Amino acid sequence: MTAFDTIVRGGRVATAADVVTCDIGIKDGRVAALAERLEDAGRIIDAAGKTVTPGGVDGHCHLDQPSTDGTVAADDFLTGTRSAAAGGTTTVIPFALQMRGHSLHEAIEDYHGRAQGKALVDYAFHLIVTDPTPQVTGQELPALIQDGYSSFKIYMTYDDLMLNDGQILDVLAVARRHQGIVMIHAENSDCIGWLTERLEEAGKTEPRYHATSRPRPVEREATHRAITLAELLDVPILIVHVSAREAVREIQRAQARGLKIFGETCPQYLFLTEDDLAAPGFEGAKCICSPPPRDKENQQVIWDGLSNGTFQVFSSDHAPTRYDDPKGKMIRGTKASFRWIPNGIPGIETRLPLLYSEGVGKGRIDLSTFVALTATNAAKIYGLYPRKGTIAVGSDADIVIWDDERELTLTNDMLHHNVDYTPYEGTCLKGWPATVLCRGQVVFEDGEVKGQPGHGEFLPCAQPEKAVPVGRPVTDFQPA
Ligand code: DUC
Ligand code: ZN
Ligand code: ZN
Repeated sequence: MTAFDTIVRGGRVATAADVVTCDIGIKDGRVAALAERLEDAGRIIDAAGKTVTPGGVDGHCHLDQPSTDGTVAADDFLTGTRSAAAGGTTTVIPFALQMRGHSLHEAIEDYHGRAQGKALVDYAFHLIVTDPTPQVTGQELPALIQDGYSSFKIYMTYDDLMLNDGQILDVLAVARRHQGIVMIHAENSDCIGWLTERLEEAGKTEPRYHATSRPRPVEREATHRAITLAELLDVPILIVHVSAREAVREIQRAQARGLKIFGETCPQYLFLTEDDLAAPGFEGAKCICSPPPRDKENQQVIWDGLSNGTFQVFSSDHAPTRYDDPKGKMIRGTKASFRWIPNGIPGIETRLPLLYSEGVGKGRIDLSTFVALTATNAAKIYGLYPRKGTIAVGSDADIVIWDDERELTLTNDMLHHNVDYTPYEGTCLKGWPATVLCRGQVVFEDGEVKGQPGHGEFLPCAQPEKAVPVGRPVTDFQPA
C-alpha cells in the first residue's frame, strides 16, 4: 500500500487565495496532503514548471435539455461532460427544467435519468421554475432546497418560461425564507416582442436582427427591475449571462449600495460581437444567443467587470444546437425569421482555455482571479465548496495541469462536443489543459479523453456560502 494513489509533483498550484509551488498527494479521490515534497505513490505526474488549477466548475450549462420548439440539444450528459473534461471542467451544473403544469419533482426525476451512467465528470442540478404555483413555492421548493437543489433559475423573457414580477417575488420569498439562490435571466420580454414585430414588418428577419431586437436598454431595464425586486425582499440574487455595459453599471450601483447582487458573464461577451451575427448567408445563426453579443467597446466593459470584482462567476452558458441540422439552428429553414432560430452557442470546452489564454496570459486578470471566476465562486455560491472549487486537504482531487506553452489555433475538429461548429473557430490561444483529474482519476491526458461514462457523480448542493465577496470598490464606477 502506498501513502498516496497519485502525486502531482512540483506544479505552480493556484487557488483563489494563493499561488504556491508544491506537491499534491491524492488518496481515494481526495487531496490528502500538500507539501514541498511528497513520496510514495502509485503514480507520479510531473507538473514541474506547469500551472495547476482546481478543476473548473461550470455553473451554467444546458445538457440534454428538452425544448418546446422541436429542436434537439446536441449534447447529452455523455458528450457534454466529455467536452467539459477535455476543457478542464470537472463539475457541471446544468438545469432541470420544470414544464408548466408539471411538478419540480418530475423535472428532477427526469434529469437524474438523463444523467445516469453517462457523465464523465461530477454534476449538480439547478432548477428552472416556470410555474410557481402555491404547491411549488409552499412545499416543493422548500423541500428540494433541503434535498440538495438550492439554486433555481427564473426567466423574465421567453413566453414558455417567463414569470411576471409577482411570481418573481413569490420565488424570491422562498429563497429568502429557505436560503436558496435565485439566478435571473434579465431581459424585458414586451420590449423584445414589440421590436421583433416591427423588424419583421419591415422585412428585417436575417440572423443579425436578433441583436437589434434585444438592444442593451432591454437588458438594463430588466436587470434594474430584478435588483429592485431582490432589494424589496432583501435577498441575494445572481444575474446570469450579463452582456450589456448598462446592465454592468446597474449591478455595480447595487453592489456599491451594499446589496448582495452576484453577476455572471460568459465567453461570448468577451470574444463575439453583433457583427458575428451578420456573417454571410445564414451563418450568423451560429452566434445567436440571448442576450446577444454587443460591440467591441462593450467587450472591454466585460473584461473590466471580471478584473474589478463586479462579476463573481464566469460560466459557459453552453446551449448546444447543431448548425447544419433540421433539428438545430435550421429548424425552420434558412429563410426563417431570427425569432425562430434556437438561442444558444456551444462553449463548455473552450470556457477555461479562452479565459486562461486571453485573460491570464495577456495580463488582464491574475491567476487567482481566474480560479475564483472559473471554479471557487461558483462552488461557494451553489453550495459545493470546499468539496469543489479549490485545491485543499480534504477537497475532491479535481485538478487541471496546464500546458502553458502550447500554442494553437482553435478548430471544431479538436473539440469533443457533439456540435458541428465552434463560434471561436480560428482563434489563436496559448495554453491548454494537458492533464485533467476528476476525483483523482485522469479524465483527459495528452489530447485524449480518458474518463469513463458513469464516473461522474451527482452532487447535492448545500445552501449558498455567504462569504463570496461582492461590492468590492469598483475603480471605474461613475455614479450616473
Ligand atoms: N440564452 C438562454 O437564456 N439560455 C440558453 C441559451 C441562450 O442563449
Ligand atoms: Zn438565460
Ligand atoms: Zn442558459
